[in-house]
Amino acid sequence: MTHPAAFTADSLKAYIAATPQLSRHFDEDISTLDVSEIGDGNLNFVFFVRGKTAALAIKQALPFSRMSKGTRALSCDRLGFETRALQIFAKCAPDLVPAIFHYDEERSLMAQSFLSPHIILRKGLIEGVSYPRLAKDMGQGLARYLFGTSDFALQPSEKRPLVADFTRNIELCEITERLVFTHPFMDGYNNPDAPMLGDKIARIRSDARLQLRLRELKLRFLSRTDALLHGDLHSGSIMLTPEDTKVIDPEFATFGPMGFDIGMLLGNLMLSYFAQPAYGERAAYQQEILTMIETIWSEFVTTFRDLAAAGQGVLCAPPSGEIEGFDNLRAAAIEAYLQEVLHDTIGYAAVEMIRRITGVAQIIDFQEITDAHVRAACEKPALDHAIALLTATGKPEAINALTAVKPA
Ligand code: SR1
Ligand code: MG
Repeated sequence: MTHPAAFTADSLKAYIAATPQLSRHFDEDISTLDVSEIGDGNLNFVFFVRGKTAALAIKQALPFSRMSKGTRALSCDRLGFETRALQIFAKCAPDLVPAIFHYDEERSLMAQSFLSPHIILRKGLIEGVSYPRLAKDMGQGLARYLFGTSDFALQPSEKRPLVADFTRNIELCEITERLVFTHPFMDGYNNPDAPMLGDKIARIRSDARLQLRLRELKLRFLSRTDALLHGDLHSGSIMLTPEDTKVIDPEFATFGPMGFDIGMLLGNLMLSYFAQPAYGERAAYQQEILTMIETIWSEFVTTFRDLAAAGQGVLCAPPSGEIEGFDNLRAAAIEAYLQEVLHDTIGYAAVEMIRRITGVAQIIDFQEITDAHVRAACEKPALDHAIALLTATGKPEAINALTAVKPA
């Protein structure tokens, strides 16, 4: 099998000139476009292509992960999964994702709208930027694409081919199985040394209840096919301004439990909450983050209920004739499902909080704290909170089980 060649600025310009779906965006001579590689993710290369009046983001997936600098092989198929996931999400929630203009499987390249003046949510949170639309956009957007790709909305003949397709995203799911659910919870591997967190990490790796809950959550990730997940919905996978929110990078897309995506997002917001004291006097901003988390959940639930009331899939479609009491029972069944999603959401949020501190896939929220004592003082309460969530007996009744923390 031949591998796609890595683009350079010049070869990318030649490619754009030869590809009408791309060249039509620009008025000028293509050779005069400004091209720079701006990717900062773990896996792919991203080119910013700028003309006088238009710009594109062009992503290339090479047969290895970017962070491994060529040493870890990774199939280029991930860009196809990402492209198809974005196209499906666009049908369910058109404003939530960037426009896709072109996908070339052979060259392993995909072109999408360049989001400007958007920045990565994780960076905005570190800077303490307020995002008044984020919670509504994400709560509603999550409900729309999770509901829209589930059996609540689709007929089996529509959903099964999608499940079959995304079940083949094996390599990226394997990364999640390893780097989210396994290595950070075990001694060894390449987990970073964190002497100041030693007692908490030892507890995480030896607590029977926590280890069992972790396995339950992993099992649900492996075995459920409720909805098409983004699969890596952390705060680096959202680009936004105070007025607009876009979800990017669903290369980890697969079918799974809805709470996985919601929990990963909320877990990253909780991590940002715990990192805030390192960046200044942020008590009010911490409260803003907690309110954001609660609003994402409430918007998700409200939108989900509205969609369920009009849905034509399982549990939603009305019976052929009037059945007394059926509507109330159906509404109660939807509420029971949402409680299950809440339980999962809080569990996956806690797993994400732990793995970002104890595993190899660390986040800049903590990495950019240069004083090791200050960093540990932020990470410790985050670990304590996540441990408490994973060892709690009984099921959470409301989202405030996740947000019940005191600002430092
Ligand atoms: C090898 S990839 C490491 C992490 O980065 C991605 O964004 C995922 O979160 C993955 O776990
Ligand atoms: Mg990514």
